[in-house]
Amino acid sequence: MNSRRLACALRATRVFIPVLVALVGLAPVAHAALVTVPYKGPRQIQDLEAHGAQVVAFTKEGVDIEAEGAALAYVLSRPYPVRQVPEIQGPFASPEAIDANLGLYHTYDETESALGTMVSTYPALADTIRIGRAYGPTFRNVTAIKISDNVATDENEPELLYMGNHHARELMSVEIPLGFAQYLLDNYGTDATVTNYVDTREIYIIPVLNPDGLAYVQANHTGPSNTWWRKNRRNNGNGTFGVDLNRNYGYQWGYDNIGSSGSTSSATYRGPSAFSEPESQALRDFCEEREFTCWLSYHSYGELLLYPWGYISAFTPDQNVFVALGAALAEGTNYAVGNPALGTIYLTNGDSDDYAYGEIMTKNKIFGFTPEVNSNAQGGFAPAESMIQPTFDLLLNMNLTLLEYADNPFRVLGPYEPGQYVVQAPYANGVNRISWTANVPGDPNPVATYDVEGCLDPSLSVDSCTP
Ligand code: 0X9
Ligand code: CA
Ligand code: CA
Ligand code: ZN
Repeated sequence: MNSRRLACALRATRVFIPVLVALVGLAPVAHAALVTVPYKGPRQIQDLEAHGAQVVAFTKEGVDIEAEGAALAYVLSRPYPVRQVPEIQGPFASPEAIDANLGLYHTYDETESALGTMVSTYPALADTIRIGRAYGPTFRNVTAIKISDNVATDENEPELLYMGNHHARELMSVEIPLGFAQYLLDNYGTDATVTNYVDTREIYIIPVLNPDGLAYVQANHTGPSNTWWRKNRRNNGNGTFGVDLNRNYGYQWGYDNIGSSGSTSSATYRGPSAFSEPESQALRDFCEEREFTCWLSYHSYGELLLYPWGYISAFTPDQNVFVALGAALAEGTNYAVGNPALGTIYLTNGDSDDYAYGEIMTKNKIFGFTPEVNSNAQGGFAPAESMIQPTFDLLLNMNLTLLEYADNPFRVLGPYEPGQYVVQAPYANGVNRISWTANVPGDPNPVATYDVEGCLDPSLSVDSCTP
């Protein structure tokens, strides 16, 4: 029990009763509880995990932690507010509450057949590619769908990627990229924006990167969704299963034990070596074969939009691009945009976005972002099926904005300022002349027109000028 809190309660009789109730409600219990704590930095997370608590999700509101017994008592004893939140049951409260195919959510099999139907309905625009397979004995496909005009031809068009389900239980992360594929195909030829993007880009979408994990969740989704399976289904050989695919990428893999775990039983087990897993290998090989400029790797939950670095609290040399592109992508969502250096998320090593940006020897630099969709209040990993459409609608602008900048992500920075400007006053007949150098060489977003917005102190013969 927190003695400071008790002293406070004794002094202020008015709050005595509520505090007592809270203490009873939060007293160490045998069963697991989900609590939200404010984020204090990497050492806090390390400390809570060392005491047996499990980080479930990082959200705009704080860190959601699953703990029981002594671990829960430890979390509750911390000198910051700890809020207990109901364990999320959603439509999955019991096996009877949802059908064996996850209701409106797509299972692995349903995703495969939805992609097949897209190809047979739109053969000129869509084609599937098996980029890899999960472990035996299932050998489930890791399937990408390509969407572009003249889909059978590898044209000289910017390439970009949308992904979902690195983490098995994050059901909404399948629906957003899969729904986007359907949206592009259904609106091609009628919606001018969609038609233009499909004609000028090669769009790749992998709705399920972790097929075995998703199938495992389909078969085992009783109880609160924050206890469902996260990793792939590698047999670790010691009675434990699974590698966290989002800790298995090769850039700064295993950098430290804060951003990933070397323990096979951990939910963030990084695997025995970089790219040890067939699913992350599949994505690596696909990236080496193609020339993606940018991607969105969908996860849930937290209402965040994340970018590198993940492995250290530092900015990449292109922080300005990530800030500008992140703001454009998140427009209209209210998502928090950032990285560990900005306190937007905990540290992660071996994650997909660090590989996307950091690995430039075997592939080009990719501006990779991770949207964390939905909030705890919306249902966390298992929102009601009625949330699928509103979540898709909220993220449509993000998906379309990535298409807009896929030709050159640096374009989001806008045109360079004019290299040099000169004011001559008076030039002739009392008229001042302003001149500048247009279109600085190398500008990714060349200027179409300039507007002069103001001129400081035009009485001087030579002055600086605000373009
Ligand atoms: O821990 C993760 O892998 C992601 N969160 S989740 O709750 N879906 O597991 C966060 C990944 C962080 N990525 C970047 N900083 N780019
Ligand atoms: Ca279903
Ligand atoms: Ca094309
Ligand atoms: Zn995730």
